Amino acid sequence: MFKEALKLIKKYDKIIIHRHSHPDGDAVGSQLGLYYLIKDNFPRKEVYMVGDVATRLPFLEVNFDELPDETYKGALAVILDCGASHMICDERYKLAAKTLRFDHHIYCEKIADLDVVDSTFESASGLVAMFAKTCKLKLSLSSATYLYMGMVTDSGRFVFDSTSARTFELAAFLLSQPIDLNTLYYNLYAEDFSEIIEKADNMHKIKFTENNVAYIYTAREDLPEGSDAAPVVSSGLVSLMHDIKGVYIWVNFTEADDGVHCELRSNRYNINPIAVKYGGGGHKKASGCTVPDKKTALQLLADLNALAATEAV
Ligand SMILES: [Mn+2]
Repeated sequence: MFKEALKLIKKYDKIIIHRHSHPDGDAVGSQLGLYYLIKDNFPRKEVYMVGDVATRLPFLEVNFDELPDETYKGALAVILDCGASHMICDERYKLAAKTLRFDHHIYCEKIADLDVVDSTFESASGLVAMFAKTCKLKLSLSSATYLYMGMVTDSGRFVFDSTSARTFELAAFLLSQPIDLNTLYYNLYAEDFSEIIEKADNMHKIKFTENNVAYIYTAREDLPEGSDAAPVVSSGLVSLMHDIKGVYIWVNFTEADDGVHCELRSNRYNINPIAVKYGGGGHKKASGCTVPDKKTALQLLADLNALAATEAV
């Protein structure tokens, strides 16, 4: 698969890199990582990155390209870190001459002409690192730094059980470049003191179902003025619930313009089928979906509560 992917990259002179919208560290990490990988190995190629602003990673200061439709003519579109086509940041990938995808979500649909999908990888960035290593591509400090950022964020700092021997082998491969880990971790994890206090306030909002599913429900009126504040303010709340003794499933709900965002997590159960049932997807122990209203969100919570009563896998 990697050989075929490399063939496509070699063949096209114009390459446009996509990833999922509302990007996280892995989406942007794999996007920037692959951008530099192509630029460093094939400097004459025209390479673009598209997508919405990475509000969750303000330190990056990347300006994504705004391309007219014509740019897609004769181009290769690469899609990263996307399990479902509706999540892709710019649907004009369909206008490209050829499409290629690198992804680590559970496979649910064919998206690209060549889908390189392996859900045993902790991150799409790890998959791209494996591609670079296998194809013996030249690795620069920029490429290594961004791919490492994707690996570290999507593995929960090498804690989630998708973390494997291969994860560390690839991290070691990337660290052959002098990545500034202190700066990277500071950028990713240091918070304003006011945010820490806000988190503490949110701790008090955690509730539990009968079978100990922890959840936070943030209604529209609980959010500060301005509709686009919703996903930013609430992202991160889900991780407040991950180390509570006796809690094996947890979920964060946030009301937004397009419905209620649901972030599902577990350390024992496969919660993915429930996310899929409500139109979402992701991984066995970390999935998400957007449901139309609070009533549906509470149905989803009831499904999780029922799952918590069963034997863990
Ligand atoms: Mn990912």
